[in-house]
Amino acid sequence: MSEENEDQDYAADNIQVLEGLEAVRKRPAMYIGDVGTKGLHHLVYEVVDNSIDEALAGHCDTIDVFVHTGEEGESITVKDNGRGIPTAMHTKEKRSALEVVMTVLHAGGKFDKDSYKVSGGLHGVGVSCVNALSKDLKAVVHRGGKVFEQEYKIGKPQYDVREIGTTDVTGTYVTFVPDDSIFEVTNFNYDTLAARLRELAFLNKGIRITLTDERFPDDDGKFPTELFHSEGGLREFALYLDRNRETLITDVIYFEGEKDGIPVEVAMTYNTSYTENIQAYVNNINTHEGGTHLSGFRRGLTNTLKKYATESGMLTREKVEIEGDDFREGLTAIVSVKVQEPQFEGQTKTKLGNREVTAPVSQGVSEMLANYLEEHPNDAKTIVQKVILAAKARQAAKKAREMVQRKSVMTGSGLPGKLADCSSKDPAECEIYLVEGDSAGGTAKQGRDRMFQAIMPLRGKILNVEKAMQHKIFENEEIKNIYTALGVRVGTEEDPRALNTEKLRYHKVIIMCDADVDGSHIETLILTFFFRYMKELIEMGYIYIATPPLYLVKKGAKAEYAWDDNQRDVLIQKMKGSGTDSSVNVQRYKGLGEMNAEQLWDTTMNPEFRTLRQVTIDNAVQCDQIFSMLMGDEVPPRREFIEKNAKYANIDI
Ligand code: 0RA
Repeated sequence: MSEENEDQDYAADNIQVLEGLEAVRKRPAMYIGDVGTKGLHHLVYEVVDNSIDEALAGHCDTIDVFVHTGEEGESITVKDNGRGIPTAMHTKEKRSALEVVMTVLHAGGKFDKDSYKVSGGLHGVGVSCVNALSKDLKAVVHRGGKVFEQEYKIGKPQYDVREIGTTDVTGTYVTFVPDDSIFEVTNFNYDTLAARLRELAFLNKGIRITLTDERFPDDDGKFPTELFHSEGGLREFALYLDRNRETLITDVIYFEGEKDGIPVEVAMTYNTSYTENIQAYVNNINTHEGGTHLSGFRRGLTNTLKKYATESGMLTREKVEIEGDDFREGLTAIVSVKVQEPQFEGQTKTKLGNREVTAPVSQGVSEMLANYLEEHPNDAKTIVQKVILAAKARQAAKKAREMVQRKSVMTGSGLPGKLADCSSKDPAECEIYLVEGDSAGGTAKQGRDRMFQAIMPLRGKILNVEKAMQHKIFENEEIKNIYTALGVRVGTEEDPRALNTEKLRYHKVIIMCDADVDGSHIETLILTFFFRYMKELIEMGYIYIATPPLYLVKKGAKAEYAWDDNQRDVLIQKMKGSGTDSSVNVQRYKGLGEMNAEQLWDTTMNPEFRTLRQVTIDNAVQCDQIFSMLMGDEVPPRREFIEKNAKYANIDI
């Protein structure tokens, strides 16, 4: 190849690179999900994932994450003690390998053919994507006794990789400032980061991960820091998940091993609650929609427990048929597999499709369970007794569920009497407000746009589903009304407990409660119900929370609303400044009922001016923890949480 040709190739390569990163900046959501808080935090996870890969390859055992604050805004550093990203000239690319990793989409692992790369974010886009979406990024590499660095702005190198000193350690340090012209928010949430890093520490035992928050030094000027580290892996994860629940058996049932070349780790335990909490991971990603690994878990669990229960003779005295479902009441389990080429399917691309994964998981589960039951006969008995109770409750629940569904077939429109429906029948444009109390429900009915807004008042406090058995839930009047009004049913051909949303009647389900303590309790009860029984609707982005104002600030004929104390004070100042004599009047809204129909429409229901908070599940484990704590039996952790979060008007889940 001639010089000229090579130069042309090089130029062409460069253009391609630019196009790659440009594409990320043009459509960031395609690469990191969204440009809100979720996407922002995704940047951190993407960088951490690279270090996790290095750890999984056996070359790194410590990862340190820092949140900084400065003139440029908040920034993040991720440090690891791995081999360091290679900095040598990359012969084909004619640039330092470091530069290629940082600026070429998907370049991350391709220098190391032997690398056992299985982690990688949900979108698997690599650190170059983080680079493209950062105002500033600096990579520092300790490798071969030398320190190298390179800086970038919105992904563009500011100079060639340069040597800046000597060192006797190895590792990679990446510091980045998210681009505030891309992201709607550029503030990091400590709890969100901590939840993910804790999860990673459990999922990858042995790795020490620290999180240091430099934004809030304590009185001695020290930065709060936390270490996440688990030698027990999923065994400890299970205990952590159930730390607010009462345990039913003596030990965590645990399996770790490689089956058909697929690394499988499983832990399970039972608690006294009625909820099932199974978290399934593929390459450290929480697969909300399940898939083949989860099927494998269920198969192993059902086969082994059914066999044991039958052989134990405990079933013969009872007149119940036990089914797969019955083994999962009060079950907490974590399944984690590492798959080389995962196929993700489903609505949110979090369902594992690889068929070859089912059998290895199922075998692992059968093995661990059979061993445990044999070694712990008392626990085995306790579990079988619980299963029998669950089977009986299931039969009762089935009757109750059929009642819910039959009702909608029989009574004319089949809709609850309390529902004031909208006239449009196009779910995509229809909204339903679930309103606390009949009186506010009445106001909302007057204030709404009946074309596309339906109103359903809920009476008082709805059932706490965290503490109730299933049949109680399907017998509950308010809950039955929610099912029928929304048009969703329980049970599909594939899975009798799955939610059938084909006939969902509204694409916005808006929870509207008073802005007081009772209101937020009711809001949490409703959210708990959606989280445990209609999670799919949250995942599809259909659940919202309305935000009524807290204050009305008036002066003469002028009136404006405020949603928090700060806004209120600004308004008071503004109004005081504009006039002379008449005084400013501040009205505190305690409940929705204090507003008239017009005010409610203006502030809370009119799509042009209202603010809806979309309910999302950023971290399934964190959500489970919050709900089990807020709604469960143990009081002290709840108090601690409420005290810690009292300063926030609402809990963002
Ligand atoms: C490819 C090859 C080698 C290291 C890495 C990637 C690497 C990447 C990252 C990203 C964050 N931390 C990292 N640490 C290492 C090294 C190959 C070798 O030394 O032979």
